Amino acid sequence: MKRNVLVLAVVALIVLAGCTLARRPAQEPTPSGEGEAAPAVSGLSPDAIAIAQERGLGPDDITAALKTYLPTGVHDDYAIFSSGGHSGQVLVIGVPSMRLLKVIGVFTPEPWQGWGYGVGNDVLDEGNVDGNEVRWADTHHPALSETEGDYDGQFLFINDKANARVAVIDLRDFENKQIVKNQVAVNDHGGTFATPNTEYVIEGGQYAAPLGWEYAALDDYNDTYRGMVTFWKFDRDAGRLDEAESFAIELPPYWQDLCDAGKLASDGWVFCNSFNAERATGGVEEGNPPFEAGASQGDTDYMHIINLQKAEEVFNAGKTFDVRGFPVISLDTAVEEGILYLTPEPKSPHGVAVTPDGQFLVVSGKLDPHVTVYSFDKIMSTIEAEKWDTDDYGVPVLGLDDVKEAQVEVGLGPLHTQFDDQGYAYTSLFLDSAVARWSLGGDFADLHPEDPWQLVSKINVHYNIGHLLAAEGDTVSPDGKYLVAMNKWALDRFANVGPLLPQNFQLIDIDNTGDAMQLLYDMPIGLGEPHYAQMIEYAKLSPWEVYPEVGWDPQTQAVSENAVLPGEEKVVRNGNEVEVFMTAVRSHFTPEHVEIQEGDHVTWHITNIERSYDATHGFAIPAYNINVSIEPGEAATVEFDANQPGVFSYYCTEFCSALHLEMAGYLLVEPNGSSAMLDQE
Ligand code: RUQ
Ligand code: CUA
Repeated sequence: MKRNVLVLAVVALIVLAGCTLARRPAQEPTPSGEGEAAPAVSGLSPDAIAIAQERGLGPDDITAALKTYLPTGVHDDYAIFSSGGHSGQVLVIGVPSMRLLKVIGVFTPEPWQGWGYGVGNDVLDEGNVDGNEVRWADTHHPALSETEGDYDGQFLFINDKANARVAVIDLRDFENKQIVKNQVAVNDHGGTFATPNTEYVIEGGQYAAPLGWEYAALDDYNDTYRGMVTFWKFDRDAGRLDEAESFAIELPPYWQDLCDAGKLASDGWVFCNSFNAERATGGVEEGNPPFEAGASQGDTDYMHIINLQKAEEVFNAGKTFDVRGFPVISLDTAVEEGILYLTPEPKSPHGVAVTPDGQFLVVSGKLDPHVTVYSFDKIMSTIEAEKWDTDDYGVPVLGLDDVKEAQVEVGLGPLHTQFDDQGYAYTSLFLDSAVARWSLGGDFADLHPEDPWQLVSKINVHYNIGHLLAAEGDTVSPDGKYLVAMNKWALDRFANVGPLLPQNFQLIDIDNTGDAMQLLYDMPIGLGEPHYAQMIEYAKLSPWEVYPEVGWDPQTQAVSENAVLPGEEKVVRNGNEVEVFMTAVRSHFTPEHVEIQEGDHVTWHITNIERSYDATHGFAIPAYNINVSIEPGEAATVEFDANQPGVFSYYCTEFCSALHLEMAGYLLVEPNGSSAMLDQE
C-alpha cells in the first residue's frame, strides 16, 4: 500500500517536472549574447558585422550558422531517415542543413507521388488488417539495412506501432515496396531493427494480448495474454521480407518495448527491454491502480536476452505452432531450447542500445537517474554456469549483479542512447530536457583512461527529448560529428501555429569531443510525431537519377510487360474491358483522345519515355480519384470503372515544360443508351 502511494507520488512529480520544464519562459533570441550590447565579432567584414549586430547574433550564433549553411548547389554530408510519426510516412532530411529533402509515402496515401491514387494501391492493400483498409500508421523506428553491422544504403524498414506492420523501402528509388501485417500481434512497438547483415528485421511487441488477436477476458491475463517478438527474414535479392522464412517467439506478458540486435561480440543475439513486469491490467474506473502506477510498482522490469541463432535452428526444425498461419516458437520451447533469458533492469526502462563493439548493452530506466550497462561476456558466463532463478513462466532470470558492468548517473528521465567514434555515449534525458555525454569503459576506456563509465558533460535541449540520433550512431562504426535531439515539445521555439505544435529536431555539434557540445539548428516537424531516425553518410547512398530503362516498373524493379514505347500507343477494346497504352513526353500525352463507354472497365498504361534527370510527368483524371507521378523511364498502370459519363480532361500535374499546360487530353465517357451507342449497334 505504502509503495503504491510512493509510486503515485513519483509519477505525480514526474508529470509536474515535465510541466515545469515545459513552461520555461521564452528566451530572447540572443541565446549566446551575454550582455545587452551587440557582441563583437572579429575577423568578419564590416557588412557581416553590421548584419550580425542588426540581427542581434552572437559569436555562437554565427558559428552555428556557418556550420549549417550550404551555398546553393552544395549537398549535405548526411541524410536522416526519420519516422514521420502518425503521418505514416518517412522523412528524408539533409545534415547539416536540416533541409527536408523528401517525404516518402509509406503506409498513408501521398498525393505528390500518386501513392495510393492509382499506383501503390496494391502495396497499401497488403497492409489491410483482416480486410479493413487501414490508411494511416504510427511509424516509430526506421532501420537502415546493414552489412557487417554498418549501414549499406540499400534498404530502409519501418514499423507501424498501431497495427503491427512493417514496410520495406528500396533506396534506389526511395519508394515503398512492401507492407507486411503481423499475424501474431495486432500492434507492436519494438520494430524495426536490422541484424548486422540484415538477415532479419526484428519486430517486437508491446501491449500483451492473446496471440492472433483472439478474445480472452482480462481476468485470464496471466494465462492467456502473451508478448511476442517476430523475426522477418529479409531476401536482399528480391528486396522483400520473406514471410515463408519468418517466425515469431511467444514471450511472457510483460510489455516488450524496444529491441536491438547484437553485433560483433554479441552477433546472433537480440536484446529487448520491457516494462510492466508487474503484469498490471489497469481498470482505474474499477478502483484498480491506473496503468501508469500499476506498471511501475516494482523496482525492476526484465531485459529479454534472445538467442536468435538458436531460435532459427528451432524454427528450421519445425518446432513451432501456428498462429493465423504464422509459425511461432512457444514459450516452453523457447525455455527448453535455451532461446530466452531474462535479467532485471531498473524501473520502467525504455530501449536497449548495444555498444559499437557489441560487448555492452545499455538500458535506461525512465524512473532511475542511471544508465545500466550490462556485459555480454558476463551474460554468457552466467548462462553457461546455469546460474539463475526463474520467473512465473519458468524463464531463467539472471541476477543483475552477475551481469551488470556499470551504472552511470546521467540525470533525470534517461531514455535512449547513441554512440560516437571517440568512446562516448549520449543518452537523452526526458525530464532534464538534456543530452548527457558519458564515457564508455571496457575496450573504449583506452580512448579516455582517466574516466571510464563517467558522466562527462550535458547540453540542454528544448524540450522533452525522446529519441536522439548520432551520425551512424547505432552501427559498429559511428561517425560522431552530429547528433539530433528529437524533442517532443516545441512550445516557445517557433512562431505560434495554434494549439497543435510541431516537434523540434535540434541539431547538435558533437565533433568537439571533450568540450561543450554546441546547439546548431532547430528544425520544426509539422506532420506527426517522429520517434526514431537514423543518420547515414550520404556517400553511402546511390539512388538512381532516372529509372534504368524505359518502361520500368518500380514494384518489380524490372521492365514492365505493360511498357509503352513511342509508336505503340493505342486503345484496345475487349468487350467492356478497355486498355489504354499511352506515352508521356514533354509536352504531350499520346493518345490525346480516349473515347469509351459508360460501364467500361479501364486499364490505363502510361510510360514516361523521358531519359532526362527530373523530367517527371504527372497524370490526373478528375472525378475518378486518379493521380500518379511518373518519373523518367517509369511505366505506371491505373485501373478504374468508368461509372461516370461525361468529358474529363486528363492533364499533367508537374510543371514540366513551357508547354506543360498544353500537356492534356480528353477522356470522353459516353453515357449508356446515347445515340452514338445505338448507331454502333
Ligand atoms: S519510442 S521516445 Cu522509440 Cu516508440 Cu522512445
Ligand atoms: Cu508533363 Cu507537365
